[in-house]
Amino acid sequence: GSHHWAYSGEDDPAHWYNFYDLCNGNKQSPIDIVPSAAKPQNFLPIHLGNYDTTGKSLTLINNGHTVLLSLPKNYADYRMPFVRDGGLTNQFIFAQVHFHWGAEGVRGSEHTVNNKHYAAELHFVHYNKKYGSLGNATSHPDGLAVLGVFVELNDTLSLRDLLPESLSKFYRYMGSLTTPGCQEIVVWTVFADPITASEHQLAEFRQLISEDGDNLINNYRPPQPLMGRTVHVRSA
Ligand code: SG4
Ligand code: ZN
Repeated sequence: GSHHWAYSGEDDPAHWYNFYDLCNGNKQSPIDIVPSAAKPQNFLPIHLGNYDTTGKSLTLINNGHTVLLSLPKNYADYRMPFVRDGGLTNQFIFAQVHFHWGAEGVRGSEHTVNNKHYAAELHFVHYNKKYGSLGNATSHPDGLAVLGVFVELNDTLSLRDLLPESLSKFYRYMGSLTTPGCQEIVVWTVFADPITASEHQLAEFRQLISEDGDNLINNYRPPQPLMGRTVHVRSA
C-alpha cells in the first residue's frame, strides 16, 4: 500500500489499520516492556560483525518519516555489517539505522519500560541473510532482526556511541514493523542500557521537515497490546 500515513492528524497511528490491515494484528510493535514480567533466558551474547568498518560513505537522509543512515549500494558483501547469535536463528545483514524522537525530551522512544519513554530510539534494521535483500525479507515472518537502542538526554555523544557500552542485557520478543504496512516479521532486540545525547543534538533533529511539511517530531508509534506474547530478557 502507499496511502498517506503520519504520526498526527487524520492518518495517525490509531487510523493506520484503515489502509494497512496488518497494523491491527496480534503481534505489533512497539510494546511497553515490563522488566519484572520478562522471562530470563540464557541467550548467547549478541555478536556484531563489521560494525567498526565505517567510512565517509555513510549517507544520512531525511525520508519524510525519519532520518535514515545507510551504506552505499555497491558496498562489498564481505564488509557488510551483520548481527548473529544472541538467540537469533541466522545471520542478519545490516540494511539501515534510523531514529524516532519527540518534540520534548520526555518522549520520543517507541518502546517504553514500565511506561517510561526515553527521549529517542535508534533502530538498526537487519534482514535475514537467506532472503538476500531487505525487499525480499519483508514478506517472511523471520525476515528481519531490528536492534533497538534507547537514547537518554545527557551532554556527550560521539558517533561510536550509537550503541550502548554494554550489549549484555537485552529484551527479546516477536513483533512487527512499527510503521505501515506493519508486517509481523521482526525479531526485536531492545537493549536495556541507553546511550546518551544532548538536548542540542535532539534539537537539530526537531528542525527537520516531514513529508507533510511540518516539523518532523513525535515520529513514534505508541506501544501495542502484547496479546499473550512473552518478552524474554537476557542478563549476563
Ligand atoms: C522507518 O519508516 C524507515 O524509514 C523504514 O525504512 C522502516 O522500514 C520503517 O521505519 C519500519 O522500521 O524498525 N521502525 S521499524 O519497525 O526498515 C523498514 C525503509 O523504508 C522495512 C527503508
Ligand atoms: Zn523504527
